[in-house]
Amino acid sequence: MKLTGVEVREIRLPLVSPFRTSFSTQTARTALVLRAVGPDVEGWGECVAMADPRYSSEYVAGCGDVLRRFLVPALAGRDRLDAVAVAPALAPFRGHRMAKAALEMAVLDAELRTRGVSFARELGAVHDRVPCGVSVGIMDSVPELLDAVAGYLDAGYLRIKLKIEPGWDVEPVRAVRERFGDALLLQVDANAAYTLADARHLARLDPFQLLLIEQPLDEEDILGHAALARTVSTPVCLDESITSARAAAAAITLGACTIVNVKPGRVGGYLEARRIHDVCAAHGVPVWCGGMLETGLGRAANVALAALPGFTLPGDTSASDRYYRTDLTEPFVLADGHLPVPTGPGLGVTPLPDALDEVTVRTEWIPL
Ligand code: OSB
Ligand code: MG
Repeated sequence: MKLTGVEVREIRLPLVSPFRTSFSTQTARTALVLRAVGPDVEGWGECVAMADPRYSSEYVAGCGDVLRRFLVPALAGRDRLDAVAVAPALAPFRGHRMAKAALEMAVLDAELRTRGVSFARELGAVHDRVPCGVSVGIMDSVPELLDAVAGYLDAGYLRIKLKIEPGWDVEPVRAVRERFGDALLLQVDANAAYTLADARHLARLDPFQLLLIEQPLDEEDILGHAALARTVSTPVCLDESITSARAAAAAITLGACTIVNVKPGRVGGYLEARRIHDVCAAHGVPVWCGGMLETGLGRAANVALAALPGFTLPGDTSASDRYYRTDLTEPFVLADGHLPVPTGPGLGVTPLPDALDEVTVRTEWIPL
């Protein structure tokens, strides 16, 4: 496959409701959409970095900069470019995994469209639909939270994840358990808002039979997570800390987690995400597909990944209308708590031209 350049668009999509986490409140999704272009092919990528470096060190403008200055130029001067060659070509540049993931995704989509193969098929999917959970932000009050959860359960979501932070943890969890019962699949996500000194406090979540607690401590605090995991009975799951298959293997071996949240953007792409799935499967560690408020582009690829055999827990792969009034692609619609795995070549979806133009803030062409 030959490519002539990459179009990078910054988009801004309003969220249907504010999304509050321990690190920020978001009312709109700012993101980059990439289009890898060749003489007779195009492929789409989505960069999951957020406007501010609060979830991780990457941010939208920084990703635009590193793509323009280093990453896209590193792919220049090749007659043939395959997706497997992207990560090795970008490896000399440290970090910037979300920017790298977006570029690899666009090249992989272009390649798979050329070959007539879907993401699901290429990654090794074994299901044609995936069970879906929903991530519920921090609210101003417990009644407001209960209303939100009730709405998502009515919509059919099969698992609820509550965002927590110090001051919003035991009470909301207790309230949701009491209102919706013991059968509800329930988990929490702290986005690194605690320290190991909070271990005894976090043990107060033990009675609520949570599926897991996600990333309670700092991204770099692997040993702290291992110590916490020995103190609490809720299974510890890592998100921010898992930046590669190697990091996953180390965290598992050190006892820092027994479940892993796989986010392709965080780990440098869908191919590394598959390697994390494989490492975890070899250790008997269940994985699930996280989310970064993706548009229909990233969602299509995430749903394909979530259909691999080791993804045994419902993912944060919610329907389009949980996030956006109008998605970039044909909307993903929940059916019986599941989303269908796209079957067409590549992502199996493309942005609707008008919807994309509508939300584009700026467009840049980076030649190859
Ligand atoms: O920590 O999983 C997270 C959204 C943005 C950044 C980080 C996270 C999240 C979510 C929402 O929890 C997942 C989604 O529905 O896309
Ligand atoms: Mg998380």
